[in-house]
Amino acid sequence: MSPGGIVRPLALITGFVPFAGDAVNPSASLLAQLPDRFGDHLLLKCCLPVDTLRAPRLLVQALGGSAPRHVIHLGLAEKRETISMEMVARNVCDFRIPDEGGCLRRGAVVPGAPEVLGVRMPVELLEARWRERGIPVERSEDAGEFLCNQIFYESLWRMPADVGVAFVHLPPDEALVAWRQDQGLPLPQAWVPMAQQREALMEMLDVLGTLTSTDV
Ligand code: PCA
Repeated sequence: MSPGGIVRPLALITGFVPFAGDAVNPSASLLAQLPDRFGDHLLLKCCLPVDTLRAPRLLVQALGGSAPRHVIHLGLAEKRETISMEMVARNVCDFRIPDEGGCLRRGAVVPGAPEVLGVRMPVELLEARWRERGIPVERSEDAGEFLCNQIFYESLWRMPADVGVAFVHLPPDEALVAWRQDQGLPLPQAWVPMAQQREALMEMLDVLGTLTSTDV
């Protein structure tokens, strides 16, 4: 418990809705499968719009004044072959397509703030667990220049320093491949079963849960 008697959630986990004409986004699918509790720990969940203005507002709403121990953002990286842990967020937006509000944003995420911010997570511990379980997860140094990088940067910049912040980019899953096939659209070059993507996140939560206590 916090001094005020409020239980601090283990994590706020976010995903993004489908975008760019797709009907599936593995990050939203994975979010929808998550429980509200992980053991004794409370989880907060929030599916964000692919909208440069509305996504940050919704994130603040989801926090509802609470301070989770960790913020874990999830998003689709459709050209990736494996799950990846983003190591840095860059203070730049250079949208390749307009967001849902029609905004083709270019420029700094936070004017005057540092060019690069580093992930705040026990990355090596997490990697050891994933390796142990045979779940391939790579490091990435490039979260892109679209909504995923933006939200990652904003959380690293705005969340208190004792809150862990990570962005996990997910590759396509079988549902996205099936949908594209159905629509006669070009298929992604690789995909990872949703069951494995889910397992990667559950193992991550398990590691974070053992590191921390809800009685903060
Ligand atoms: N992926 C996009 C935005 C939403 C999503 O799931 C990105 O990588 O920026």
